[in-house]
Amino acid sequence: MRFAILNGEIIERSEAKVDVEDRGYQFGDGVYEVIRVYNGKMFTATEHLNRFVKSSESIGITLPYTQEQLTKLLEELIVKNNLQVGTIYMQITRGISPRNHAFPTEKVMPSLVAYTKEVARPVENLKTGVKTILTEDIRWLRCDIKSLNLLGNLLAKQKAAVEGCFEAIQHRSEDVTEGSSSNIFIVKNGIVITHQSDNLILKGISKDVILQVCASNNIEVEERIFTLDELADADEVFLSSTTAEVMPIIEVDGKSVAAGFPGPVTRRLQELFEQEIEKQCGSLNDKILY
Ligand code: PSZ
Repeated sequence: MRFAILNGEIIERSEAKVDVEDRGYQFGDGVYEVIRVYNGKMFTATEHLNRFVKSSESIGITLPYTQEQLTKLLEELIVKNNLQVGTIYMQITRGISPRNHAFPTEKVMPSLVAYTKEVARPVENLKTGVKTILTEDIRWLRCDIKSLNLLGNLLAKQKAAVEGCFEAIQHRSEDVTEGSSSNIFIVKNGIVITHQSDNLILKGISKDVILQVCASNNIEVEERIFTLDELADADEVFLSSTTAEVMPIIEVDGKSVAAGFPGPVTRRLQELFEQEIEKQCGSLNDKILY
């Protein structure tokens, strides 16, 4: 894609460069968002921008743009890049300042960058389901902040990648937290169970969409800690994220989940999730067909 946003302006993507002393580059001192685009329209944009503001404020970065300004800029970027189906990546850092762990004392302008990428819906994986591995959650205790510091997540994802798996399911001792870049759900006796949104996981926007459609369709939900034993004993397992939507999990650490194919509750939630997309972004021409 040809254009990017840099500090409130749309410029050629190749011109969007960062300084070596940008605190995002040196320390991961910033936060980010990924927003899904279908049919040239952002899905759950308000929720993503709210979380972006919340993440920034939680580390003391004040956004120098209003949410309305940001929305307008992102919409303009989608048009300029002629993006139909893909993602917008957006990040803000504390800005450029001589390297020092403590925050700059003088006023520094935060650096904002956004660009787009074409990303198709992962329809094949959505239909067949994906394999996962388990790994100890070695991250810090503020996983609710969508921080640029992703080493823990990267090490987990890499472990999955070398095993030929889609995702690594993280656990703190016996308690399942979340994937390296997704939230994890189990289904037992028709009840959807997922970790409560506290400091140990990211409060996924997709997770929230799923919880909303469950509430309006009389699907019972328990937001609570569940264990590795409950995961092993689940009827269905799935993950959610902005790009993976409602993704069935058919294997955990080499063992089949229940029957080894996407279960009925997962499939129903995929259907309801697609309906939410269509409400906001218009018809999908690549619906998940079983
Ligand atoms: O493109 C990708 O693979 C994406 S886009 C967003 C994600 C992956 N993951 C977001 C995420 C995450 O990084 C962690 C640690 N937990 C949960 C999620 C899911 O959050 P939402 O639903 O807001 O994308």
